[in-house]
Amino acid sequence: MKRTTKVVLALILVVTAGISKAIFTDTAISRGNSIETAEFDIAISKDGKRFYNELKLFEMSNFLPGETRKSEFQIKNRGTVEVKKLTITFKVRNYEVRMSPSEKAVDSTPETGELGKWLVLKAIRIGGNNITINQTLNTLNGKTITLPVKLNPGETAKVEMMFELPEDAGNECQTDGIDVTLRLDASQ
Ligand SMILES: [Ca+2]
Ligand SMILES: [Ca+2]
Repeated sequence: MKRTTKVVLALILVVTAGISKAIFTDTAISRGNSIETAEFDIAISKDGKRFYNELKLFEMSNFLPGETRKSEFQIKNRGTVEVKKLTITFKVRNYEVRMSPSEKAVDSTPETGELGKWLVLKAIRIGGNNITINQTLNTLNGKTITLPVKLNPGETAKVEMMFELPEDAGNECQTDGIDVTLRLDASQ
């Protein structure tokens, strides 16, 4: 009899414990959360209609001493965040197109052009700001200049570069050429 009593008591205890744990509960779930990075993309254009990641911007020929010429292009923020810093870096390569008779008399390096010693980038104008540069293309080779402009997503800015071949540029840079690579770097 004693054994039976003990078993019954134990069963009652277990059932009671089960009932006391049966409280109301609820859960909320949030699915489909994601984190994506922003897109950083700048592009250039000559006419402001179509923009490219890579584009030839100018080809100037028959440049004469005393002459000033302007190159214009547009830069666009095609990304999803503001561009807070924009820089332009110059890479310059001089070459001889040919040796004209009057050039031969003063130029002893038929393999190397001299135009970069003379041709000056006077200024860069961007978004109404004028930056005075006044440096020859040879001096600018490898240099990086910060452009004072900020671009919101979708925003475009016009860039003008003023080049001048000084009047005292002599015959050594006659029929010389210069190949300029411009690299634009944007950052947050
Ligand atoms: Ca030369
Ligand atoms: Ca030359």
